Amino acid sequence: MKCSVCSKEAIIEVRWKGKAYCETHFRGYFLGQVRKVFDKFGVKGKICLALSGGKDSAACLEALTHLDVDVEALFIDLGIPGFSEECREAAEAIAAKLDVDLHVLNLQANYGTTIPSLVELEGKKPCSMCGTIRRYLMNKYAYEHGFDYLATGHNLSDQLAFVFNNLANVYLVPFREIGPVLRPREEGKLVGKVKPLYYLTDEECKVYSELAGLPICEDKCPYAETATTNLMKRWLHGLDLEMPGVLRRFAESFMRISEGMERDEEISGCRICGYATTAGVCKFCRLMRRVRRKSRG
Ligand code: Q46
Ligand code: ZN
Ligand code: ZN
Repeated sequence: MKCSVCSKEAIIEVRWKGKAYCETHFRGYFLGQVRKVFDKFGVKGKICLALSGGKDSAACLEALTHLDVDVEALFIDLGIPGFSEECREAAEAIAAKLDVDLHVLNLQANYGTTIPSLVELEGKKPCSMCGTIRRYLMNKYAYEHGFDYLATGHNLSDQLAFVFNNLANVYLVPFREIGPVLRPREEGKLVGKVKPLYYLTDEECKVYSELAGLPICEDKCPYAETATTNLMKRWLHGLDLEMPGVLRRFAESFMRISEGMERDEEISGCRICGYATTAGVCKFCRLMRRVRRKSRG
């Protein structure tokens, strides 16, 4: 297979474009797709990137350093034994290699708890609590430190697997968060959200992060429930082989649905912390309140 631009040996096929690329032209394609999110939606200002230490957020940060973007990184230490330390070391190494400022927020130091102790106290699924906590802390940190947007490493495959998982579980609320960009909303102290890898698949992100030689953490979180997500991804990637471009068309459709839902949503400040909620007291404050009560016995 030859590169469609320069005829050197190709390293990857981008089926929706009907093209194959060598290393140089693949990097150009990848950065072009990232740039498109910023240009198309007019995302400007200071960006805080949520760096997990994994391949996607690392690839995302590396790509942003090539664009005209003012970016710093944030790592949240969730206190998951073994895993959090490995990720933190990787995040520090990635930020140092890319010469980007890294901020570290520690759940134990700031809120006196960790994901394992929350699992023990609440007896609930770790990932939904973890998601609530990370979303809350990332937004709060970005808001308090004058960032305009929070960037995350969610790619096209993640987005679609997430949406189809929700559809399979008749859970439609998060539909509003599946577009590439959410605008800042002062009424709930919400910074904007941007997903620079919105148009790029799992495979493209993996290849890009390998080419960039980033010291990523390959460990999996011990709580990861990957079975259904992986199944969804396999199904989606299979579908894309038969119908090239179908993943992007799904993403375009979901983006429009998301825009409609965003407009309809009423947001106010949480009675306790002032950050966004649709229910008087935000999910994070409700969780912390339960934890305090249970710890007191
Ligand atoms: S870190 Fe948190 Fe993930 Fe671990 S507890 Fe689940 S959500 S799997 S991306
Ligand atoms: Zn080429
Ligand atoms: Zn709150």
